[in-house]
Amino acid sequence: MPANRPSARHPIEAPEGAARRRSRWPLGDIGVERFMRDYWQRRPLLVRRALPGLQPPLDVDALRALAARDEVESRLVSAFDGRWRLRHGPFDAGALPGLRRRRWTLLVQGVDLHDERAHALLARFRFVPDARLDDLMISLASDGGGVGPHLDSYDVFLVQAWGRRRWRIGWPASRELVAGLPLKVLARFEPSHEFVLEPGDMLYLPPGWAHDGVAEGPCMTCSVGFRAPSRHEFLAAFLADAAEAPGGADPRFGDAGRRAVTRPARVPADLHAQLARWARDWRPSPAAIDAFVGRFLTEPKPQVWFQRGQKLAAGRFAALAARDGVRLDRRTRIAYRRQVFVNGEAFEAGRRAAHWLRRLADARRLGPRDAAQALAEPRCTELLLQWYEAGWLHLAEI
Ligand SMILES: [Mn+2]
Repeated sequence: MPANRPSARHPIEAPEGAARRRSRWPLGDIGVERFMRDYWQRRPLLVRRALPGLQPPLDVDALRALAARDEVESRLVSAFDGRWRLRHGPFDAGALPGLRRRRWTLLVQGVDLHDERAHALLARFRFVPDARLDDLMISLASDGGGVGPHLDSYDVFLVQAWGRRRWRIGWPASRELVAGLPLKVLARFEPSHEFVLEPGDMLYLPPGWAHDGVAEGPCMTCSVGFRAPSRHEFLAAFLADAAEAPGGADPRFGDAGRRAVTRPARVPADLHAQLARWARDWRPSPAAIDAFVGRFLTEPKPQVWFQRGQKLAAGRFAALAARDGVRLDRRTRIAYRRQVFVNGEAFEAGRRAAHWLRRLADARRLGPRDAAQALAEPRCTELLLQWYEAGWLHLAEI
């Protein structure tokens, strides 16, 4: 159990001040600094009217249409007649139950990759680094719909977008699951808190908190999901990458002068010793680690494909970018440290070019004036054109 194990006595509901701060961050009077210090990864927080006036990014029909697409990850969880059932999309039109039928939920993952308004909602949570942000999932539920009491390994903000949902939450006494179900439902769930969320309300849950959300009438909930690599996930990817990297010398085992053996199944001592030495002596260089970390953190999701942009001469591209500005494709993952990393690739840039690329990464766009200055750097023009042709970046239509 973590040292910061939450206590049921700690107040979970954020106080509503008289002067709600106008902010693009969805934390109202709590403020992002205080939220990160006191709540993030530590304890749940309910913020009433966190996003006042929030409209659902998609309507019901648009969400159903997304769930019909091959490249969109969707699931349907139902509990008709009290029996849990899980089906995976895509779902043809007509394959989904009507909203008047009770007790089902449609979960659509990665909606931010497909819809600009969903992407904009996710972007309001960029007070957490991009490398930790995962995606925006939207769940559409009919009355009584939910996925049962469960816990997740990641932080989540549950934003009520339309209709009402009753949440019951608690620190799990046991992680035991109900056997034989197609989804992970906790066998024993003893909630310590209960709230009904209305449109614009938001519930934050740190990893490991048990929660059960049940729709009260048809409703839509947006889940802002996070990513946190495990050591195993990171090392598996790192070692696979290192094994494929075209390296320098690749010495091979040799055994000239070996004597004939009478016990052929025995592992030869010299062969064992050589392999052990290779394993022990393998040290990735700091540069190789740095490059891989950035590539790993910006790797697009497997279902993401970019449509290549048109070929443009550098001069023409620079003229259009200086007129219109540039913006990153909403699916582009970008991060920087010493190098700039885009969609799983590492790029070197000099100090002046790096300044503009970092600015583009943080703002995800450069207006015409900034773009004109950036394009005065030849390395910027080269990279931005390359990213434009890869479909990672677009000329901003105003
Ligand atoms: Mn959950």
